[in-house]
Amino acid sequence: MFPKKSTAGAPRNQLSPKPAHRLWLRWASWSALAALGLTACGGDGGSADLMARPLAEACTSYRASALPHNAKVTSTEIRKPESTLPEVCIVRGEIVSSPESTIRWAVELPQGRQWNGKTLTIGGGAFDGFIPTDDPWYQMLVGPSANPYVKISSDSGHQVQSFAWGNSDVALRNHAFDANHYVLEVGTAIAAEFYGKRPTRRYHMGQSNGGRSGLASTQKYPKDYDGVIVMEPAISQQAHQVNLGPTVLRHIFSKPENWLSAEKIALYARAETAACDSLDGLKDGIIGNVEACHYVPTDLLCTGAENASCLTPGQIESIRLIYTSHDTPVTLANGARGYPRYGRGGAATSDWQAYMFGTSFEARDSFNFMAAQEAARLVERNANLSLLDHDPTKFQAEYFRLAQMIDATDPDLSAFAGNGGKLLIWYGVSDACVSMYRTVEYLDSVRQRLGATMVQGFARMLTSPSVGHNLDGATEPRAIDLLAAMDTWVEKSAAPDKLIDTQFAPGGSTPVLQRPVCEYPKFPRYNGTGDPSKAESFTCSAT
Ligand SMILES: [Ca+2]
Repeated sequence: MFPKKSTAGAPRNQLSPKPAHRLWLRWASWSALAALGLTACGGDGGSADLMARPLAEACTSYRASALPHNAKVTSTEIRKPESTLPEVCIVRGEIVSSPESTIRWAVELPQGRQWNGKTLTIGGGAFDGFIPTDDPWYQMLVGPSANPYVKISSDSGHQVQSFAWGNSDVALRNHAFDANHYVLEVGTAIAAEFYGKRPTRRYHMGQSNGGRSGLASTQKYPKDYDGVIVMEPAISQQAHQVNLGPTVLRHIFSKPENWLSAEKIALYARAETAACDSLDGLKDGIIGNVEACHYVPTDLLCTGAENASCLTPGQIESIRLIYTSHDTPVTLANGARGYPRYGRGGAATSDWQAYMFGTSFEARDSFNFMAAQEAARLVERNANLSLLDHDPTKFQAEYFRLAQMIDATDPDLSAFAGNGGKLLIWYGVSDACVSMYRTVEYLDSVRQRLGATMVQGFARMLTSPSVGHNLDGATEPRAIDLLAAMDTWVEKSAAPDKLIDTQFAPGGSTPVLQRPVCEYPKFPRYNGTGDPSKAESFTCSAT
């Protein structure tokens, strides 16, 4: 249920076509596919012809056999090449799970000779209710490196972008993890039929709620994916609602003098950057060393009447609460309690307005406020409830139920790791929607469960400072090719330990600034000498 973003500032992945690999197949579902006769379309012997067929012809003539989970094809269509996207055959369909939940899905098939033999499931954001591959933002998120893949996505089991379906267990399960699994099996079967050969690898990539759904797959269906790319995952949505509602959000929206306009957010952003920018060794607008940044804006306190160049005590308290961990006494699934502070730097991105303060005090339209209010209305079964009147401690059982369904906080990733799965987490440190530190806590719980050495063998958490949940910030527009990095990790056992974050000149492809992408808790520290636009002038450092 966490946001889909605007198209501004999305990372641009660089085109990096990979040769098709012929690797052994290891999903249990293959035997089921064979039993269903799904390899009948050409088989290996006819694959050369099938792969060479014009895509439009193959698309028009495609007729699905019996698909898993009683999935039905509702249409096929050709999408002509546009921007960086190639021509694809889109197969659309649905799975009727129950009267309360129908999953609509789409499978995008590139021309046979361009297919790299792999599938990429794209996780959806917000409350879902739309198909990510139909949304240019999600195509931009996965980037041109995804073009040779069969792309699979669904609306997660409902067709409205609200939380009204949250009272249905079937709809909740579909949204949380089942739809992802069912549609993966459908997409795999369609790829096998369409090309006459089975996919060799299956990956998942998503951000926010789409990151959560990928992580949920590693916990609920650990054999589904060879690699899962998880960007700024909303893994603990109920903890977010339960803890932010009674604390920072109630404070911000209880009195106009506590609320920060865009102008005041910018005022604070300039002061925080001035105080903390150099802590990473270089004054470049990026707050790399966030743990050393303890700036409190008492120097901006209004001494007379409030004006545009000062902050009221209530506004300073709002900022303090953003950077404070909260502990509402409600225990959720897997023992989760509390919600950690947000990372420094979000005021200099679009995040603080989008997620904390919204467009006006009266509108109360910040995403964090609306999401917490939507959950409050669901658990109290009152569509007109104000978040300001909600006490989550009285609804422990309801929040626990939602957390058990939706939140991806199970620390036992042993089956996923045992199957050879790889987990690549990326975070913008300044995210003011989904706290990076919640995912840090989760990864610690996985280490406690499995041991740090084992976790290092299959998981990485990388971060970029001064980037928010909207993926804008001091270093945008930029590019980190997470999909290519994952594919290299899976295929060549080369872990993504030397990725580069590249900023391009506006509207161009000329790199103007590069930074190493460091593994948490390290950040890029300037070496003190060397070209500050080059990654080699920085070292990943924890202090
Ligand atoms: Ca800096």
